[in-house]
Amino acid sequence: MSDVMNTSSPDVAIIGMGRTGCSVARFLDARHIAYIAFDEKMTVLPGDIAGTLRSGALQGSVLKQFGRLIVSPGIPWHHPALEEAKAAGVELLGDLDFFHENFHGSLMAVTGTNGKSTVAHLMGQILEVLPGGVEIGGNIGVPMLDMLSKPELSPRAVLELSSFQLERCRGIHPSWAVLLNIQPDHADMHSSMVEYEAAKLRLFEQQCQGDIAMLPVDQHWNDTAWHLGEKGVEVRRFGAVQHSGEAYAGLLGEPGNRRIFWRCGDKVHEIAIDQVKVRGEHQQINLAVAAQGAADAGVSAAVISEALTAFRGLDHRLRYVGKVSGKAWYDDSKATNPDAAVAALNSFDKVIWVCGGLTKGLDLMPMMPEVQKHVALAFVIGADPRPFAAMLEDADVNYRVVTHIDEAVVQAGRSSLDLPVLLSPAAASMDQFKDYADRGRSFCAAVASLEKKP
Ligand code: UMA
Ligand code: ADP
Repeated sequence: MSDVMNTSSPDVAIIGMGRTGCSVARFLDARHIAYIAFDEKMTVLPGDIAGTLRSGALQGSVLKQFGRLIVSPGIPWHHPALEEAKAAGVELLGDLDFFHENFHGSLMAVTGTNGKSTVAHLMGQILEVLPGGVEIGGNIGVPMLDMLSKPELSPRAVLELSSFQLERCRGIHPSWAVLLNIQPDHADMHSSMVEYEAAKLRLFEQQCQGDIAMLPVDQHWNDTAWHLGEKGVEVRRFGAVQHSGEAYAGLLGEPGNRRIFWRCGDKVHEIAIDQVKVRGEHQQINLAVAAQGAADAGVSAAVISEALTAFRGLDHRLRYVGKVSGKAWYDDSKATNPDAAVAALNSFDKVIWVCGGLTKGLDLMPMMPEVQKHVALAFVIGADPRPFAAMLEDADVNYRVVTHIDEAVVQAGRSSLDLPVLLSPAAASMDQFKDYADRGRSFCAAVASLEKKP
């Protein structure tokens, strides 16, 4: 790979000036590399950024005059202006390329449709005990190049990587990498599931002898596991199994006697499910993966067990809000796709379900069996409730369109059903909220205000 730092000519453009673009600009400024910044929105660059900004629609005729474009993850990879530049021979990169060339420690990387933040966060939290600590960043919210600007960089990093970050990098070589799952998401950004999966699999492309790859136990991943094994990569499968011999790490045993397990050398370590605070098999498997990552990095089983039992889960990921109006309330606002919501529904017997928002072009019909099984009553929020209403109508589940989250909470609170209330929208939030956290906070605030009402 050629050195992405050999960019002395002023023919570099940064595309998209959000968190990633600004961190790339600062990185280039610090190295006296000239660039022009582009953003389709009318925006103003922060005062500490030296480059010039051009706002307005991206145009291939302009971009093809540059040698290199450093493209933010949220810019559609098939944007016509990028396609035109690519066709003209312009090199397209992501911030991951710069990180990869400039971080010389040990790199652990996490990707997948759902569970990335939880695994990356918990793994990072556990790895803090090692000498020199750990850097945590990427899609989790800390732009990768900001990590590099720290005066004393840790000898190891955990990166959460999205398909967008992976598809636009030239290559990455983590010594430890996990692909948690692939479930339908981002249908508005990737042209097909095949393309989406191919982007995720780039995580393992450069792995070789001595590296570790973790993959789900499902048969779907057998070919990938075999190909990685052929390259000398140590492949470890994880998931829910009956016997510890069926996987390297995961969830073990029958319902009622479930244990989280992971390995250190030949030894299998276990902790009982009733010792952990997170709900749902999907979340408990995430804990096992984080435990395995930490064990592979050299953390003791005692420290890992303590971290797993203390972990309450991240905010807005199937978090217990409290008991109000006689009901248990759960905030899973981060469930922005159908599979995340299905995993949440499967964590309960029956619920009052708050759903809806931006479907991102995803089909809701595959959710129907779990919705029928677990939903007693649904409240549909979102600027366009029709896709959810149509699915609930077909599922023959009792529902009301309420549009606003406050109203959903008020009506759920008044319901005579003695059931938990679950916000797990199965959709993105930006039609009504700043982001999923804003939606989750609005839900929690509405629940809290129920308490104040007589
Ligand atoms: N922009 C355009 N044209 C477009 C799209 C965006 O000009 O077609 C401009 C916007 O006007 C804005 C800038 O690009 O000024 C935003 O860039 P961006 O969307 O790449 O967002 P960043 O602020 O750089 O944040 C990105 C990730 N965002 C996305 O992938 C959409 C953040 O992940 C990540 O935390 C951050 O880099 C640091 O690495 C967020 C996310 O939603 C959490 N990720 C998706 C997810 O988790 O589902 C993948
Ligand atoms: P990500 O960073 O990949 O979005 P998070 O840890 O933030 O992942 O969790 C996002 C949502 O996905 C939450 O609703 C969480 O409960 C759910 N989730 C976590 N793991 C899984 C899984 N294996 N399958 C389905 N949903 C999951």
